[in-house]
Amino acid sequence: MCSEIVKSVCPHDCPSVCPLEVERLSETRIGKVNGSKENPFTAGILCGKVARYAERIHHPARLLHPLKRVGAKGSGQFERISWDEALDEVASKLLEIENDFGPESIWPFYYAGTMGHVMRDGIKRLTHVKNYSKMQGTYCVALSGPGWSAGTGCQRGPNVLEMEKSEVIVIWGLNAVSSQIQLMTHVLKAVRTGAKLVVVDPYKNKTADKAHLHIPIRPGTDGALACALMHVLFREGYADREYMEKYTDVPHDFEEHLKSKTPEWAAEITGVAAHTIESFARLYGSSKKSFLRVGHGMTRSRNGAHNMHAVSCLPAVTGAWQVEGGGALYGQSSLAKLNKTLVEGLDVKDAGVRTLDQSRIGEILTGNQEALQGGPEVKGMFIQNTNPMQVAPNTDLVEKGFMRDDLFVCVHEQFMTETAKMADIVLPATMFLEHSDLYTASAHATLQASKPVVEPAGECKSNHEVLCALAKRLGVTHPGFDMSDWELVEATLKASGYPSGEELIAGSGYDLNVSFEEAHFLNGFETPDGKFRFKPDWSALGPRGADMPAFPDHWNVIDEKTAENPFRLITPPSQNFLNSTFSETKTSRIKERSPEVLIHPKVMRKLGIAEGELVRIGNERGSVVLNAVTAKQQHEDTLVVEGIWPASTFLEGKGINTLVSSEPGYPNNGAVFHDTSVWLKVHQ
Ligand SMILES: Nc1nc2c(c(=O)[nH]1)N[C@H]1C(S)=C(S)[C@@H](COP(=O)(O)OP(=O)(O)OC[C@H]3O[C@@H](n4cnc5c(=O)[nH]c(N)nc54)[C@H](O)[C@@H]3O)O[C@H]1N2
Ligand SMILES: Nc1nc2c(c(=O)[nH]1)N[C@H]1C(S)=C(S)[C@@H](COP(=O)(O)OP(=O)(O)OC[C@H]3O[C@@H](n4cnc5c(=O)[nH]c(N)nc54)[C@H](O)[C@@H]3O)O[C@H]1N2
Ligand SMILES: [Mo]
Repeated sequence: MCSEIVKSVCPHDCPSVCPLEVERLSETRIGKVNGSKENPFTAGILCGKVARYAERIHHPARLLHPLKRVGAKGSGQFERISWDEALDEVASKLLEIENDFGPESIWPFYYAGTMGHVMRDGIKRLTHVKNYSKMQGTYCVALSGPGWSAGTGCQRGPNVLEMEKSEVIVIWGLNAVSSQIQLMTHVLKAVRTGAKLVVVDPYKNKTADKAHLHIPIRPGTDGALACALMHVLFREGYADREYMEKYTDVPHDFEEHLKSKTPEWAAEITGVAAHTIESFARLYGSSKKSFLRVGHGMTRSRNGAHNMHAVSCLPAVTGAWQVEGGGALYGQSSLAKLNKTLVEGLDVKDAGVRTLDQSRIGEILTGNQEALQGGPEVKGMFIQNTNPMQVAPNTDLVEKGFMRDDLFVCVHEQFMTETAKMADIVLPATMFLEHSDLYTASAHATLQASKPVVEPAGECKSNHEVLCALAKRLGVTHPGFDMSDWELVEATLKASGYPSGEELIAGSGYDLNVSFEEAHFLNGFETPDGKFRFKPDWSALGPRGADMPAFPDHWNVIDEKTAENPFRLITPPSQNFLNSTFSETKTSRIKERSPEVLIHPKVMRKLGIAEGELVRIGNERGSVVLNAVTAKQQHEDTLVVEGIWPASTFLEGKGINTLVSSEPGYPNNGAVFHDTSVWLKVHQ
């Protein structure tokens, strides 16, 4: 067979969800992968790690057969078994646990290894049909989502392509060059025609490197910076009072509130000089064509949602929403109105069954009563699409939980991850090029579908196939278990009133963009009275919302530095890994070198640390040893460790999340990956 180019969609957990052109070399092998030019956001640009996908799909270490543990828990000793043996064992264990301890003692666990709606969310159908414990997904958007919706009432905004017409672009808490490279095509086009780029980020990441103005803020203090910016906007006549009268809730009270939030006040908190805050405010206020692109980074703190809301108030003060190239974008996820009843089994969902917070998996597996909500202990887990031993906070506690002899764990995976190593049964999973699925994106408004490009490797089965096979053995029925993955794609599209999957593939996706007026909220925001909320109803957004300050502010509930822990650690994504995915590929490993901590040059000198020397960072939860690297531009008390490196790559320690607390953020939980105080020592 000669090679041909086949369309597909990147399923990985990334805002860009790129349409792809895959070179098919044979029924089982692929060659080069390119980004499609047909989608204007992607515009033919693809990140390096997905362009090299042949390395991942044809990786010699890929799981190809079901495995059963033969050594001690976590020993990594497994033997090959057949699919029938594996599924029989999983089903009989789950039935036994259900019989002895009730259905809530089983906790299906998942996240976003694939973002395909069928493969990612089908596990919810099994959960609901069996009344197993539900899971609240809190790794990623639990803080940023409510933070953004607090003001706007929804999660959508202007088409990011408008940026090409902007005069000022602010990228706030988002390392686009690493985590969303396609955005930079549009940003740099505007920069070439004179737009100014500001990046607000605790360190000089690859995106800040391209900025005219980099604001090196102390982590978790964005609320203070936003307040001081708005103080200056009001004080110096950049506020659009007419816009605010029409489109916002309490502009006068808000202006009054901001009177004490001076640049000098914010400088103390944020570590950003008052005159820099003033210059930034003047630049932002100088044009209504100011596009604010907010990322999740600023929200991974206890006060993260509060900070996100504070930042989202900026275009409501200047009225930037009114013009093309102005406004702000968090994401477009509200645009797709998918009816997911079939996929998720929403028709059989029982509101009375408990929902456990995924980021508190450590507490939950070690019997913390509050985390278990007074319900039964978790005795069985079925895991797809996530690697909690690496990505969840508080690694030591997570490991302690997984080591329990009375816990049965089945992990469905593509590689022998740290989590798969803890399993009793490991099942081999297909990759996106081997199954069908339906995709939505947050960076752009395209609905996409894809079909297999190659045959499954080895004996790999898709998430959907495994769920259907398990349902049969568990004796439960639902129409979704009797359909193929493609039938589910088509049925979901039909139930949602969208074109068919075949049409989506033929047309390179379906455009969900709304009109200019809608996208810019000129017909009103999605709040009950249609007005942007400077003073949100936090208690409506989560159980702990009532504890939050009403107006934007610096809400000091973060893990501030102390005499014992004099540094603040952030742990943002690396360019060549995607969370813990791709850490198995050789080229990504080589490009990322080794686990490293970025340290201010003055601190390096003061502590006598040489470039590349091993240092230990730690706190009350544990410590890790990694290489010291001099940072270009960050606050002296800030430390940065990029990437979720596998535990085995650290000289000592089990990975960076050993240091991260599993205390939930406000108002509705959410992991606080960038909110950690630590100490730093030369490694002896
Ligand atoms: N290459 C690559 N791409 C990825 C990922 C990856 O791991 N690698 N992960 C994917 C996933 S799951 C997601 S959710 C997105 C995340 O992508 P983003 O939305 O970019 O969010 P983060 O990567 O968490 O954080 C981005 C930036 O926020 C900064 N930051 C941290 N704390 C603060 C703070 O308190 N204030 C401010 N202003 N900035 C702060 C970090 O330094 C970092 O530069 O990217 C996706 N894309
Ligand atoms: N320190 C620190 N920790 C973080 C973050 C951070 O910034 N710093 N970011 C957090 C964020 S934003 C997120 S979203 C989470 C992400 O955490 P996870 O969702 O766990 O993401 P990955 O680490 O990429 O692991 C996904 C796993 O799914 C597998 N997989 C992929 N496709 C399929 C499939 O079709 N079927 C099955 N069965 N498996 C599949 C992959 O092989 C991979 O091992 O991590 C969080 N953890
Ligand atoms: Mo994420």
